[in-house]
Amino acid sequence: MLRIPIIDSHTEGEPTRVVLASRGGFPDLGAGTVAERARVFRERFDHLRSAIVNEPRGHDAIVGALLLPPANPRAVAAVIFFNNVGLLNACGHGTIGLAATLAHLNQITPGSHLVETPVGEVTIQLSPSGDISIENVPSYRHAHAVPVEFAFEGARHRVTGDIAWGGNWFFLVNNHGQELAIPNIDRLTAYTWSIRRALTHAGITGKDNGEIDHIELFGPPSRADCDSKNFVLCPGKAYDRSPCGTGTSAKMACLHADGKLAPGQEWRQESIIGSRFTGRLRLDSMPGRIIPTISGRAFITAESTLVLDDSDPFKHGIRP
Ligand code: PYC
Repeated sequence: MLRIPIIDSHTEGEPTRVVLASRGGFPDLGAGTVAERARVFRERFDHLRSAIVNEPRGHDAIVGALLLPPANPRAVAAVIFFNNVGLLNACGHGTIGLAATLAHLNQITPGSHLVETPVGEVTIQLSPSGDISIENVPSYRHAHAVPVEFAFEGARHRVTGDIAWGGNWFFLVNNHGQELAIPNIDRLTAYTWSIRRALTHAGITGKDNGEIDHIELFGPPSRADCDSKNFVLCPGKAYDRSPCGTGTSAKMACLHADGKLAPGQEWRQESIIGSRFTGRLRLDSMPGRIIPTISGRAFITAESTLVLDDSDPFKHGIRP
């Protein structure tokens, strides 16, 4: 029997499962940088990724967060995010969920705390009232108005979208003609999946051949206190219940590049389920890049221990 202690939370509706590696149950990934430890995780322990987030212990929307000791002594933690199909570069809602979990464990007090991710350091800001913001990695637009053609419901479609980095690669589309509403989630999933496949087929990538594995559609908000609503398709075909922290970062980078969002100005992003992130940006020292801050609420939903029974044929999860 392998026992893996976890704490579950959700951030604006999107679940995060923090794995408390220091309490045992997870193999040692070595003493390298978090990017090196992520490589070891990917190459040698993918079965544990699947065991933790896939059915029958999890489901497609859960993002796992392996909590590790940091390499940088100034950081409070290192984290490797993962989902139903592999490792994630970064995760905004997951970092907010991690912050709530660290506060729940009394491992952080109000103030600023550095966290290492495979794509750079992010800062958690915990206020005395428990509000959480994260300062994300530098974000930028890589390409503007890129056309893509795809088949959907038996017809040819063409949209243009921006390619932007917010810790993951996104294709952001405004001119899609779809209604962003909960009853349409299956249709929106199929529509965005068609875009994703078409991008791959056409060889359209982010910088350095970075795979575009998140597709974002934007439309008018339903809430009076938001600027926009989105639908975000995640790499394993689940949709983000939150407005997506890395996706909102990518969106703010595009708005800034278009001269539509100034440093310090608020961007209020509504999710497909009606939850909200508030974003702000400051300029990075490198021209063309912004440093986004994202604020949202996270709630602890469970403290528990996963059990992997050797005789269980699905002990490593049902892999897609
Ligand atoms: O909040 O960045 C995010 C995220 C990525 C995938 C799911 N959530």
